[in-house]
Amino acid sequence: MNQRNLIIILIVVVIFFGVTQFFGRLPSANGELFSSQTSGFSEAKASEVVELKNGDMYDLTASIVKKQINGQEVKMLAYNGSIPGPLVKISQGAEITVNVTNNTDVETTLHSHGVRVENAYDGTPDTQQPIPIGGTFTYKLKFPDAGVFWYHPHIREDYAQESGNFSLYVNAPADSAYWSPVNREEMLVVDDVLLVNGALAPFSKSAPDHTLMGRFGNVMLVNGEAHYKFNAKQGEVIRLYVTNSANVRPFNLVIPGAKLKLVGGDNGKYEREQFVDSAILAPSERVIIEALFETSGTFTLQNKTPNRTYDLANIVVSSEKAAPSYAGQFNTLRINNDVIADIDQFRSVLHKQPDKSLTLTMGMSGMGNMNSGAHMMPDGTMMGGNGDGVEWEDTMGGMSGMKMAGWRIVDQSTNTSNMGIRWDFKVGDKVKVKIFNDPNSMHPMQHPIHFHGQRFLVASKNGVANDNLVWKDTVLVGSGETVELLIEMSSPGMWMAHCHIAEHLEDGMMFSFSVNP
Ligand SMILES: [Cu+2]
Repeated sequence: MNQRNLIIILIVVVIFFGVTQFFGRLPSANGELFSSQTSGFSEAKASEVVELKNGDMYDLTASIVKKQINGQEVKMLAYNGSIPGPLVKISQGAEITVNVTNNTDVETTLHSHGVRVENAYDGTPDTQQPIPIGGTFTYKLKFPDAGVFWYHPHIREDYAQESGNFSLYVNAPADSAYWSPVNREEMLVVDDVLLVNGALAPFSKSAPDHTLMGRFGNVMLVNGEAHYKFNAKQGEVIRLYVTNSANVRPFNLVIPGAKLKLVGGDNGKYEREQFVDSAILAPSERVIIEALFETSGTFTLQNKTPNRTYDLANIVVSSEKAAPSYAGQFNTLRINNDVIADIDQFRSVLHKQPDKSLTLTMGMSGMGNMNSGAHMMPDGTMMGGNGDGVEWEDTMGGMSGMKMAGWRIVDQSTNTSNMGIRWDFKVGDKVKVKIFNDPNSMHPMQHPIHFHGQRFLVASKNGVANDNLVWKDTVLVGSGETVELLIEMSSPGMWMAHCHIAEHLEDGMMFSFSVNP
């Protein structure tokens, strides 16, 4: 494409977005924004670690709090008064009852992300009525898998999750030798919030905004804190259970000076442990990393992106020596024969032809032929479909306020999209799903695609077979990328699949599929 055509296309796109944004911002009703007032609400407490056992009943209340972030008092939403909410430790196989009370200013549900729960307790609009303000709902949750999972609302995630309604479940495996021995375990939620004039940037009550890019934040948080830190001793091995609760921001996690070993993903262990320099974590994905701190001093967990590095948290390592030392176990790369044997049941169909093919794209009707396949970065360079296919920052600046973007998941065989897609499977089906992220859509960017109620393997990326598998529930699909998933349809019911960028979900980038008994 020559430069003149490109400039014309860019002008058309800019005018189009400007008009859309203008109309998208017209007031729809009185009191259109969620209040940002903090007076009368109590201060957020520190998050507690709560250990729950099989048969336990637990009360979880979502409420409005005020929280200090970088010296500013911000209105946020908490579970049991803290952000994140209670960090729940539970044993694999346990069943608990959770009574949720909604004392916030928005309808809610509790979605236990990645936990293969009974359909009725998945906490989506497909499975229950919203919990009204002042209402309650009782969830019966069982935890069949080991690993790190998390909970958050599935209504107006763009507002409630961004405001602090999230926390973790760490499921201790039934087999005590499942993980290597470590000196310490830390549960970390990485996040960002968009602060403007001492408050979260306003949220409309009628619809989400920032639907084009998603709401990138300008303050990084770990476990709700802008300056999170934890302590360790020299020579310690620490297992980090990390979840990304951001609306859109992907993280590339590094700890300079520490030795890192990637041991687990969304749903348990990898087939093989591997030493890594970094780990990419899209919204809602989890990584389980073991870190060895051989020397004393202050180490920093960072988000290292191509153009910018953010400090997320400090690890203060004292000169006191760790005892016992697990350095020997750390330096041994384990091959997890239990995981390999489990996946062996799926290997013969891992590379079969896709049963379903999806395209991730965006476009308003009548705009289909205005795809530029590229767009301008704030620094004047062009991007789109190149590089790593990931937008690490908000590249669209002033356009990010728009309310309707037109994000779509398209089923190639039926040419249906979003809620028009109907898939029916049976329990036990092993379904191959190919997902292509169109680099020539009006705004190419990555999408983390999440399937509810099931687990899947990422069989291949861009035609290259994955040689170290882990069970997952969310996959990051970069612009221009093709991934192939093998989904084990294990839980009956009506389930959602969607982009986990909160604003893309709210914009309609979702569909339902049924799994029949
Ligand atoms: Cu998306």
